[in-house]
Order: sequence, then C-alpha cells, then structure tokens
Amino acid sequence: MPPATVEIRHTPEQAAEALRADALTGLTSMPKWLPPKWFYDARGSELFEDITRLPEYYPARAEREILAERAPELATITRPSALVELGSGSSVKTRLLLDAFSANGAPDGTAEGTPSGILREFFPLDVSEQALREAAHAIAETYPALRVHGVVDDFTSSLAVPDGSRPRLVAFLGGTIGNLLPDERAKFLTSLRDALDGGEWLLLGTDLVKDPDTLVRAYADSQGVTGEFNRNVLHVLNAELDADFVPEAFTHRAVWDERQEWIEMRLRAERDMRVTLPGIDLEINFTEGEEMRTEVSTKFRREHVASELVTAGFELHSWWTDAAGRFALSLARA
Ligand code: AVJ
Repeated sequence: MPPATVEIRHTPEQAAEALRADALTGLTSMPKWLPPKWFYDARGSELFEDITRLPEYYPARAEREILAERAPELATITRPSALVELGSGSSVKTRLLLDAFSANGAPDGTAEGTPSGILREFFPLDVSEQALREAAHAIAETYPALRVHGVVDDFTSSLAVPDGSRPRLVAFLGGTIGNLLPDERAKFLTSLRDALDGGEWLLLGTDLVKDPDTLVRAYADSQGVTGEFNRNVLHVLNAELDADFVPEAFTHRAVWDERQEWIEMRLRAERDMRVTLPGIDLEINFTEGEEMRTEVSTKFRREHVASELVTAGFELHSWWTDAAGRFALSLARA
C-alpha cells in the first residue's frame, strides 16, 4: 500500500470563509457565542489530546474501556469493509477498532489469505488538516495492508460519507455529537442516515448524564488545560481575522445547565474591553463579567439517544457502557 492519501474537501479558503461567517454571527449576537469547531487548529488539537490525559476528564478513558471490551463483538456483528471516522483527531482510540476489524481471518474463514482480515479501508475525517495528516500517516504505518484515505472536511456544514467499499461502519466517537445543538444534531443524524445504505452501521459515542460535580470537574480541570483549550479560540480569531483579543483577559468557565443537560463552556471578560477584528471589519465591546459561550457538551440518557437514532431512521442494535456507567457506545443499523 502507498502511504496514506489526504483529500481536502474543505479548503483553507472555505474554512476561512466559514470562520468569518461564524464569527460575525456569534460575536454580534446577544449573548455572544462561537461554535466549538474553531478550537481545533494544530495547537487546539494538541490541547485536546492533553485534556484526554487529565485525571478529571473521564470520557476518554470510559470510552476506551468500552472499545477495548466490545471491539471483537462489534467486528463480528458488523464485519465492515470500510471504517469511516468522523472527527478522528489523533485516531488513537481507533486502533482498538482497527485491531479487531483487521484481525487475521474473518470468523467464517472467508478472508483466508487476506493478511489484513476483513477491513480494507479506513477514512479518517477531520477539520484539522495537521491532526488528520499525522493520524493518517501513523495509522498507515501500523496497518500496511489497509488503504488509508484522510478527508479534511467539516461535517457540521455538509456531510458526505466517503464512498468506500460496503458495508461501511461510521464511527463518531468521543461524545462529539454532544457539541451539536439539538436541531443541528437532528439534521446531522438524518443526513448521515440518508448517506448510508440500508444495513450499514453507525457507532456513536455519547457521554451520559451524571452528578454535576463530576461533570463540571471534567470541564474545569485543576491544571487549567481546558482553560487554555477554551482560550485557544481567541488565538485562532487573532491569527485568522487579525483580531486583537487579549486571551489572558478572559477566564475559563464550565457551567452545568440542568434543564438542557449540557455543560456550557464560556469565556468571561475580566475587564471592559474593545476588540477589533479587521478580517470581518468588526469592532465589539465586552463589559467586565460578560460571558461568551464557546461550547455546549450535551450529556445523554439512553432513551434520549435511542429516540434520536430512531427518528433519524436508524435501528438501535446495541447499547454498551463502561462498568461505571459514565459513557455509552450505541451501535445503530441504517
Ligand atoms: C471531544 C468534543 C467531545 O465535549 O467533551 C473537552 C471537547 N471540551 N473538554 C467534549 C472538550 C472541553 C469534547 N469533545
């Protein structure tokens, strides 16, 4: 196999245009807000990797526990020819899937002589080109018989599932679906279902509702890494829009919204400020104490996930949690 190939569906120019539109909408709203996808430039993607290693950030470990335990079963049920991973980031957890899916020989022996087993292709898809390139090449090196084709894309604006060999399994891990607002989530799941053939699969990671202390601690760690990650969006706006945010003048906040059942990340202005954004020809003011929303991270209950999947046209096949019941993986059939 040649090394990984990378396809750019979302060009830097398109990304820049989308950022300008989002910044203009969000920063002129009351209250101000920004979509979370803009955290993930190269530095933001690295900071997120640091978050996954924090003692307070249980979702990464809980999901890993489920993957490690259920991957063989998942392989037997789904027998995918292609694995598509949305928001793949570093693809570290994905290795648990790749190991199970490319284990020598299929259960019925049909893959005999195919050293890579039943899985032929892996399509990581992410908005962060640098994270994607590194992940795709690292995976291609470990799994030489696998065709690795990375796709730089923004699945929140339009979703085109890579056209791999069938059946495909689409993995959307980490609880990232919780970053979408309810109407965005419904649209996303429906367009994903429409992009799949009947009988193809979705593996969906969702963080679960639990005591607010544990949740808030996971998003307000004692080392301040999540705060750096949160403020990174201001560095991104400074770099991309030539803005003059002073990131250190904003403090990180993580708030549990009990009614919506989501964690809200905010940046709080610690003094009155005027910020200019030449890239979108905008000047805005912050008053001391003003809070800008930068992310929602929705937490789910089983019935909630099941009904959203069914509404989108999926059938819930399996529901797996870690032993402590903190996080869930849903396997759904299109
Ligand atoms: C990777 C998007 C699921 O919402 O938990 C981690 C991102 N934000 N800490 C999440 C995140 C703050 C994370 N997702």
